[in-house]
Amino acid sequence: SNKTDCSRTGMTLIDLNRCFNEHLFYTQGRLPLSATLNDHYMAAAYTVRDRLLHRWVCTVRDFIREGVKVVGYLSAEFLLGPHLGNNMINLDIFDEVREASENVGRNLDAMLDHEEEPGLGNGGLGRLAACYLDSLATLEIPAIGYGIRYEFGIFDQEIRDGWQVEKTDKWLRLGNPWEIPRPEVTYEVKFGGHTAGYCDDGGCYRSRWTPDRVVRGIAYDTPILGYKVNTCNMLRLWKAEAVESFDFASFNVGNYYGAVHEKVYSENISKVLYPNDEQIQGKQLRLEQQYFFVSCSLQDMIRLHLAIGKSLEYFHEEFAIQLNDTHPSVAVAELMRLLVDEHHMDWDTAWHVTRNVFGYTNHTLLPEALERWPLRLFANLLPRHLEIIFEINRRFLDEVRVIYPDDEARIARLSLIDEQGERYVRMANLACVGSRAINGVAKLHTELLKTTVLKDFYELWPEKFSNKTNGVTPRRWMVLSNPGLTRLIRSRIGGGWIKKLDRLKRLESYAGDDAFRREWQAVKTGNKQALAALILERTGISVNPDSMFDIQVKRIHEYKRQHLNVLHVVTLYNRLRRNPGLDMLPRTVIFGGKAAPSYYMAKLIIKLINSVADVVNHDPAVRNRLKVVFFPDFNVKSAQKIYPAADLSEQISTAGKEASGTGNMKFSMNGALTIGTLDGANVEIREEVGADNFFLFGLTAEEVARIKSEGYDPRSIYLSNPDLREAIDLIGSGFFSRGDPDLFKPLVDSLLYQDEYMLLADYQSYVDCQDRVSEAYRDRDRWTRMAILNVARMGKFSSDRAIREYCREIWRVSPNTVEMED
Ligand code: 26M
Repeated sequence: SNKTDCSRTGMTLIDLNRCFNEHLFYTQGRLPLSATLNDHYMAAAYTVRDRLLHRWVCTVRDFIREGVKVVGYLSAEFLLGPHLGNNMINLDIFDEVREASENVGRNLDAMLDHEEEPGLGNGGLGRLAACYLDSLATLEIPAIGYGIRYEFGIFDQEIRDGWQVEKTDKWLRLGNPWEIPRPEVTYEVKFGGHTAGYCDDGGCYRSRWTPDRVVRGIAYDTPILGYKVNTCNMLRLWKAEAVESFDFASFNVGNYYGAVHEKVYSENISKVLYPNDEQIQGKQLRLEQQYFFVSCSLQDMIRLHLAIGKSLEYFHEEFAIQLNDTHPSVAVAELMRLLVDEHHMDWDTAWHVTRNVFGYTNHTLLPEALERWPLRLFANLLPRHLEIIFEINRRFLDEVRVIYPDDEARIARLSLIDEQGERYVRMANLACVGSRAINGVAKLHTELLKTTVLKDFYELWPEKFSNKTNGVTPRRWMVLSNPGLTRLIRSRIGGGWIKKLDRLKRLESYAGDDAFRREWQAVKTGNKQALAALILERTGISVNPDSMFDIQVKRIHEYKRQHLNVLHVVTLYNRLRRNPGLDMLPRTVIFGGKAAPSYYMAKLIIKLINSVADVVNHDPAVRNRLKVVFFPDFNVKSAQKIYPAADLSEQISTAGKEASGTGNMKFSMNGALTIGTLDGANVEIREEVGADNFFLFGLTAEEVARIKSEGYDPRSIYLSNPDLREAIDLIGSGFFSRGDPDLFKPLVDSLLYQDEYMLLADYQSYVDCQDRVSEAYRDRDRWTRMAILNVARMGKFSSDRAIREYCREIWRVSPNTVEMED
């Protein structure tokens, strides 16, 4: 029978109270008197999870019944953030659970703070995957997220003596109530060895792969519920384990250590997330991770497809598979291998299925971030895949030669193999050739893809290209993180905007309403006070909530130009030193973000921020007009407290370098105004909010390219701009480094003699723009009016809009309402 037990999954306060106490007793084994904070958190998590699972079984049942097309979102990263609060929002039981927890004498916020977040991503790309899972479920689209269950996610950042120190992220220490292990859902993944040709029964040439290692992937499922719907999709993450038969082989000959080594070696694959974004390192274990999760995921989709009784020639009609950047792009070769080698399909049919099932999203324009693998390494790890890639390439280049006869330079650029010097497999080329659709993540980014990194593919197949501007989920980034603002908006326009973000437009008419503006300011002040308390707790620095909160939080990278922000801070400081009585608008400049552990310059920028902060914050002459804070360990959890407290959002990357940015959207949605370049999605944010409500500065992408090609000389700018010179000289003099002029020399020299990201070219424009920001902030009513208009015009940047576009234009999937019987 399908009847479910309502007493276990009821939604009333009485049901929730009872369920909470039952979990405390039967799951945690505690009486109320001895329950710890963790016990209460676990009981609340299981209480919420019961309600997710109820919807999950209904969703799965309906999928099987209806045989609907499913999205498979392949991503090496899912930066989910804490589950409890988000699931309470999506179930619409936030207030009830708060009351249930208070009934057992536990403050809900303490429980929410207690949750360790799954930090299974580096930054933008991984967080985007998480927002997209939320929107897919909310839009009632059948979807499965596939990735890796890293035992250790992105490292925890500590600051010692101003430097970043990395600590292992032990997120599973206290257990994970949100995942369901599926020990019976496993697949074997082969590595290494060699291939040999043979003739099959029908006289066809085939290749047999004899690996030298086999690893098993085990599924761990996390339910992903949509907002106020019954659709509960799943995130299926793979953990690597040893295959016993391999152990026993060694064990039998008495090689106990060999057997244990095999086990440890296998389990290494899902052990740790690589903490570098944008710069790739070419480590074999990383390729093992990518192939491991791709193979498990494709085998899983094939099994699900066969389970509903369909033939594999129709695989692309039942699944749409999205490649989140090139990290899972070995899927193109792996699907061919599974279809041809394991399921005995002919090459042409398999290629038809493959080419029609995949979509590829590109997230970068930085040439150093384009993934390529040394051919040697690839051949040793995946010999059969290299054969398949050679065959795909041979057929592909034959087609190209027909269209562009004798254009050998173009053929070399399109080839899946880079043959200039050491040979490499080009993963972006593989993804382009193997996909039906290719997209960038913001208008400007897509245009630049078409004219630069993917130009040859665009000229070949213009119809494959489209833009899908990124979006973020308003459930986590407004409703959950900014309850004050949500309440205020609800009081005027109701709650329809949470699913239809365009409805925020209705706030525009309140921008001129005095009472509304005062309430708006009170919400912002409350959020700033809360952040000030957190800053004090985490850094010991006390900041003034009446000052302007000027915030830049994102991964630390030279192209994102945190050090341009520092140059502005030093410029303000120099003004105060020159003119101690200056009537300057008080600012608190807040930074946060992690540097890749091997990225020396990024780590030096963190040290610079902390060094400048030390001097400025302790200089009595500054008299609280300027404070500088480096907020340690920026992650999803702290982001939820930071965005709502911002007055000013710093989006200052060199034009043409930031693919989209998504933090820019989160800030604006929470009523911060943006100071930014015409880069990534900033362009579209400015288009939406209006030029008057956006602080624009800097060169355009075109100007950057032109100046670079004409020969850029940062030193001449330094010599001709006294304020800039004074700022750089102060850093170079050792003033911020206890008299040591060597500490920041690499940074100063890189600006003076290279300045790859053109900070000096944009410096004056940035400082002038910051002066306009300060002037605008002095008129608090005008500022608030602009902030309201920013929020009112953020509709476009909901991930719901982005996912609707993917569904219609790439995946060709439609909603499927899930019914719940009770
Ligand atoms: C690759 C190989 C080996 C190890 C790590 C990587 C790797 C991991 C993450 C490379 C890049 C990674 O992330 C890139 C990223 O986050 N890109 C950002 O994507 C966002 C979502 O589209 C955009 O908004 C940002 O502009 C873009 O920088």
